[in-house]
Order: sequence, then C-alpha cells, then structure tokens
Amino acid sequence: LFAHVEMAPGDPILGLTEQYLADPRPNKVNLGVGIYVDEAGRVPLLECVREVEQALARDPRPRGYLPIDGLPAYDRATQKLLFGADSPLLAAGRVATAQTIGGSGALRVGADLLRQILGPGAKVAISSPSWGNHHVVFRTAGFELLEYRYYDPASKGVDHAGLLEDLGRLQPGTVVLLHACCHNPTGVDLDATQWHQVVALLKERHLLPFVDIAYQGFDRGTERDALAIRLLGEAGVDAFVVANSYSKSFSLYGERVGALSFVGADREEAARLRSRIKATIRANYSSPAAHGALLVAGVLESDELRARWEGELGQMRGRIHAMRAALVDKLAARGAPQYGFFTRQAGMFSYSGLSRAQVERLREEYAIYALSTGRICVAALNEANIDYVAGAVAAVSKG
Ligand code: PLP
Ligand code: TYF
Repeated sequence: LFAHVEMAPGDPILGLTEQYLADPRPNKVNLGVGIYVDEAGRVPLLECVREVEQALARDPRPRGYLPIDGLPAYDRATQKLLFGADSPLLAAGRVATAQTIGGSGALRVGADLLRQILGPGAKVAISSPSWGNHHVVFRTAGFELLEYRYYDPASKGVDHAGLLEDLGRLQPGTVVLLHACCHNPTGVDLDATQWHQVVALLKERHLLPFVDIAYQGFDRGTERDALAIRLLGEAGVDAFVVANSYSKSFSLYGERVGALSFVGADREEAARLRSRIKATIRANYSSPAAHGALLVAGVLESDELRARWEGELGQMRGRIHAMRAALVDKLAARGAPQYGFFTRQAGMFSYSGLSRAQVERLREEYAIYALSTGRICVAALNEANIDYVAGAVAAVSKG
C-alpha cells in the first residue's frame, strides 16, 4: 500500500541545520535557523521560567486534560499582552482566545476555521517574501494564495507604495497575513505612519487582517511591538485574527506555546467564534499541552515575575541590537560600508542582500551557514564569532 509513497521535500531551514551539525570545521557558525541564542551560543532558560518550573516541581499536581481552548489563566494573560491590559475590545468581550500548539498551531487552526467560514473561494494575501510555513499552512487549509509587494531590494526597506497598491486591489473578504514586527525573513518592518495607512486601507477595503506575532518584545518592547494589533482595535476594524507565539519571547521553543485570537463585532459574535475555534481544535488534536502554558501563565500572572521577564526579554533584545551595530561597524572597518541597513532592520533576521553564490561561498570557504535567500539570523552572532563573520562577509562582498 505504501510502495508508491514518494519522499516529501525536507524543510530547507532545518535541512541547513543538519548540514551545519555534520560540518567538522571548528569555526563553523549557523546563521540559518531562527532561534535566539545567548552570548555563549546556548538557547537561554529564562530565570522567570525556571522559577515557575521549580514552584511546579515543589507542588506536583495531577495531569488531567486542559480544556479544549487551553489554560484559562494563559488565555487571559495572552489577551492582555496582545490587546493591552485596558483594551476596550477585551472589556467588550469581543475577543475569543485559545491556547494552541505554538504559533504554528495558531496559524493552522486559524486557517482551517477561516477556510470553513469563507468557503471554497477563500483567498489569503501573503507578503513577498514571507516565512515559508505561511504558504504551506494556508495552501494545505485550502486557500488560494496571493502575494503582496513588501520588501524592496533596492532600498533594503519596505516597498510601501507597492504594498498599498497591492492591498488596494484585493477583493473584500480576502485574508491579509501581516507580520506584526520583526518580519521573517527580511527584518524589515512598517513604521507607525505606514501601519496607520495600512490599517485604514484594510478597514476601508473590508479585508480580513490576520496578524502573526512571533517576536513580541524582540524589537522595541512588548507594548510597541504590538502596535499593529492596537491600531486595528482603535480603528474599529470589526473582524480580525491574531496568531501569537511565545517560542522566542519566553525561549520555550519545544514547549509549543502559542495562542489564536479571533476578534468579533460583539460579545455574542465572539462566543460563536470561540465555539468554532474549539470545534476546530477538537478535530485536530483535541486539546493542547499543559506544561508550557503553566510556565507562561505563571510568569505573566505574577507582577514580580512579569517584570523579571520584561527584563530578560530586554536583554535578548539589547544583545540583538548590539550585534547589529557591531556587525555594521566591523563590516565598515573591513571595507564593506554598504551594510548600514542592518541597524534599520528589526528582530533576529536580516535580509543581507547576499546573493545565492555569496551564501554558497560563505558556507564552502568559511563554514558560515545562511539561507540561500541571504537571510541571516543576527541572534546567532556573539563576541567570539562576529569578527570572523564580518571578515568573511566583507571578503565575499568584494566579489
Ligand atoms: N510565525 C513566524 C513569522 C515565525 O517566524 C514562527 C517561527 O519561526 C512562527 C510563526 C511559529 O512559531 P512556533 O515555533 O511557536 O510555532
Ligand atoms: O528559522 C525559521 O524561520 C523557522 C524555524 O517547526 C522553525 O522556520 C523551524 C521549524 C519549525 C518552527 C520554526
């Protein structure tokens, strides 16, 4: 029965990591995968998380199932973090939030439910370029995929005119997938003025915003990085969706902590949406896992631990900013002054502008791994490897 089953193509990002791990060269650097590592190259275990985990270990509880939509305290804390503690949307009961299996699970459950609601003609517009899983998830859910212009290779910034033009041409009811901050893969974000314009256009054209926020706190802080969500609320957009991930912001990648929020026109609509989210989860995996949600809720529900988390998140953010600035300086010092844009990009990724051939040279000659698109993960840089990386990038940039 399985004799004719063909191999599925591997994930290009994870495939690169396998190649990196197999590389025997001692000076190798993995700028491929999107994981924050600390100065020592390790995935951090945050102190605030450790504290909750130790408290849980001291007071072990029976392991019953969570509700279908997850740990209630986790969902409540998530809503406040995304929409703001004093959000009128929350006060009006307009938001239905469910814990999901990572941000990926939120995207998938959200896409499945939207496909049911919108029917067989469902369309989604995705930024060009975007995270590869966006296409996979929405295509698999049965959406027709469209693209909107986003990245401008010439300016290494946003093609804002192209973006507005493309969004303005979409049919009403089209889902528009937006990266709230720290755009993956480019690192290029909209500024506040541009967000205001995009939100006004989404509203006017009756488009359906679907905000993916996987790096809240990695650019300017948890409040500022949620600007897109806040503006959608303030503008009176009466239907939108948010998928969020704590994988990066809590450094809890393997715990699969995320959530899906549907915003409806009123409390009654939100209740119907909540029932449909739960039905979709039930049909997928029944209910989410408890441990990661207990950790996140434990931190966010305590004023003291929450403050400590903001501090630790600030350290990760600060280290990324410092590495960006240092990389620009070191490249300029090595005769490559054209990389000043690294400090204008946000989050852990940068579209470096390196060509496929240059990326190949970095890997073959220097054991430095980047994505073939030129995306690098700035968070993988540290004091020990940054001079080596700057030297190599400067060398391959000379042709
Ligand atoms: N959205 C974006 C833009 C991402 O980059 C990622 C992870 O890399 C996710 C969603 C999914 O995150 P998670 O690992 O929580 O599924
Ligand atoms: O580096 C990135 O953009 C991510 C990393 O299930 C990743 O794709 C890989 C696999 C996965 C989630 C995130």
